[in-house]
Amino acid sequence: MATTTAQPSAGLKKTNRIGLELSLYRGGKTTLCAGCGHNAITERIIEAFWEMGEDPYHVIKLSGIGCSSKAPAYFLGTSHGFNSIHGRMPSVATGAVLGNRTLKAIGVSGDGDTASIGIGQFVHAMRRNIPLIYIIEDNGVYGLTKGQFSATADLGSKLKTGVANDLPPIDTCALAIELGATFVARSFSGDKKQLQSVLKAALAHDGTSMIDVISPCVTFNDHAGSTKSYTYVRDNRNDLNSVDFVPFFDEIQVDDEIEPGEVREIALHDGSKLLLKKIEEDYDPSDTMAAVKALHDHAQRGEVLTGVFYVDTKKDNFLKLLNLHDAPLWQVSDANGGRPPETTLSEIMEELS
Ligand SMILES: Cc1ncc(C[n+]2csc(CCOP(=O)(O)OP(=O)(O)O)c2C)c(N)n1
Ligand code: SF4
Ligand SMILES: [Mg+2]
Repeated sequence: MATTTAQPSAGLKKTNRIGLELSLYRGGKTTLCAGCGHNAITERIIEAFWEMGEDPYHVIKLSGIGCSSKAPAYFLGTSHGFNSIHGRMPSVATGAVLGNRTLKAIGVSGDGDTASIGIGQFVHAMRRNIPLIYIIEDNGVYGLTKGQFSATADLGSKLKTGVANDLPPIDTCALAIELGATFVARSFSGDKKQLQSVLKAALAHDGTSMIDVISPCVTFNDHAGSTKSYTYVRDNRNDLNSVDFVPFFDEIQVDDEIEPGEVREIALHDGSKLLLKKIEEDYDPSDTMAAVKALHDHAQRGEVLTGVFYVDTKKDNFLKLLNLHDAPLWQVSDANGGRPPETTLSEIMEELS
């Protein structure tokens, strides 16, 4: 496990606020298909971590199995990482953040990895509010095993062969809100600005940030009749709000067009600000019922709703709830609180006898 902090580069290339070049946030060369939405998400993750000045040596990347779950190999090449088994990323992530709360955790999963085989793990992760950025790279199919429908595929959506899906989809955002996740958003791999802002806001949030990113599979699910194709998402997309993010270290004010009455400002844990400009309606992102209703109403109309649906900055994360030691477990010894002293144990035994 690496423990050193990255050293700033002495070169002339542009560096971020901790003195690191963008190249340090890259990983291996992608082996995914050219044009796969997952590759675009990887780029946005690289940019967001770099722009926020996150130290890659203090990040852990987690994933399950699928084309999407291969993505952590292509970003933050110097971070810690654990590629787990199919659908089991949440439990490995839970163990990692409990073991070392100083790490920033990012989990990448697929719609099959999360909503099919991993749904049990997903629901418990959401209700615990683990400090974790949980990204679903959602293409509606099992890309890695050649394009079978996943549980997020829309009713009536068609495979390349013409076979129609006869089951209703699971909306992972509605589920996450219902279960207690404290930052829930949906974005599109083709929307650079929105996805970048959402990722940066997630980095500033303390708790579970669940981001479902529609990410077309160009090989198995990008044809007419699919509701997760580039064309369908472009034609049927509806933004609930327009998302802007102002990091705590950035004094520059947001664009002039914003009228005070139209913006909802949310103060995030590190002092950054999330600015949600209303587009269609006066939407309150702290209202769980409104969030679930908006998702439901748009789904009924066959629309892909994107934006930040729900934010709660007050709920304690899982680590606070457990009253865990601040230091990583490997630094905790009996002397600094690893276990109760002998006298306390004797007192307890005394009480029980
Ligand atoms: C226990 C287990 N069951 C089934 C598989 C086969 N399998 C590998 S990836 C995958 C689905 C991946 O789909 P998704 O999570 O949507 O990722 P994508 O490839 O679409 O990005 C399946 C069923 C497996 N590896 N392990
Ligand atoms: S099969 Fe689909 S999901 Fe997998 S890499 Fe290719 S385009 Fe992406
Ligand atoms: Mg998939």
